[in-house]
Amino acid sequence: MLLRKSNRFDAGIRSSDITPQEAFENHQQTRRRFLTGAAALGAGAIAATRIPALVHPTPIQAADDLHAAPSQYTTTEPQTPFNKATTYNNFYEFGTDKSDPARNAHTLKTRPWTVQVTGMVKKPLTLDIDSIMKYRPIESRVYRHRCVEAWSMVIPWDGYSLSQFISFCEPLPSAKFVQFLSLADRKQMNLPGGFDWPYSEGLRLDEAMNPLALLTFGCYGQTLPNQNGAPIRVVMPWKYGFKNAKSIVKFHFTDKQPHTTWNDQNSSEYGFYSNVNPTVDHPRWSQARERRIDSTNSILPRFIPTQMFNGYSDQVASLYTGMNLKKYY
Ligand SMILES: Nc1nc2c(c(=O)[nH]1)N[C@H]1C(S)=C(S)[C@@H](COP(=O)(O)O)O[C@H]1N2
Ligand SMILES: [Mo]
Repeated sequence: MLLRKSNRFDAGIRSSDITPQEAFENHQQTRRRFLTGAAALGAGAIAATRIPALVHPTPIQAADDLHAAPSQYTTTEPQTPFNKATTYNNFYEFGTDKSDPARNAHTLKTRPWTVQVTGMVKKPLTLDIDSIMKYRPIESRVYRHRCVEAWSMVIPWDGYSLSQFISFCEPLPSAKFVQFLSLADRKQMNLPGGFDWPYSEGLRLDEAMNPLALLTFGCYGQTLPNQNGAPIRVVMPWKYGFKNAKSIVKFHFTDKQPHTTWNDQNSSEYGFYSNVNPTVDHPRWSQARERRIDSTNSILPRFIPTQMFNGYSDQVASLYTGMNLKKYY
């Protein structure tokens, strides 16, 4: 493929060494080259708005405004208030209660933070989080977020399409899956027993390349709170929440379906695909409806019907044509 050598983050990695103008120009060049590459790959052009704030070379600290542009992939349903989305979490590395991550995740150190790209790629890479964040303009996307435990939220996430990052990683044609590995550091995390840390998740490569899959750095216009998976996570809105690996330190490309933490725990309850599907019940509860946690909540919980693929069928159903979704749950 053309221009591959320069289609790299490397220029931006030592971001403290370069001026804002140089960073900006690098970004523009990378962007142009990326778009050329994407067109050559037939991946389709992805419209994007340049966000000057993101090329500022100093690292963005927690709670800084991400200046994200709105996206077409946005639901107008009432949003979950910030204080609920950041205090009712699953992040088992910090404890298994919903309130544990907000209480304990302040010990997570999100800078410096490096991300490894390994396995079936043209060249293994070690990347700095700030250069990944600056690689593409950040969009705000308001997604439905459906936990396998039958509650759901509506959250404005900030990031760019995972497909753009994967193209950058240059997986070999033999790569069929991507695995996400989260940080597992006993100095910063509780890492409760009974789990085989690090947290592992994965997707078929064509799922990961779907434009809805979001590489996520923020929510509510700010960098991610630690309990929501800072500094980098994925969000796959048509799948159950546990597919959305938090605090990722490694993207591993492989030709074999990777093992995943919840499937290891209990394979009859948590499948590899885990697409939201109201017609396939969890062995211990129905998936036909969900408790929506949003700003309309008063004292009584609000239950709503769960939609196939969490309401994203138009975008993703074709990924599963001909597959028996009861078998591949
Ligand atoms: N590393 C890691 N990632 C994780 C989890 C976890 O325990 N560890 N929990 C998952 C589950 S079950 C859900 S529902 C979502 C919750 O994301 P949120 O807390 O931002 O809403 O994160 C997912 N990602
Ligand atoms: Mo979940």
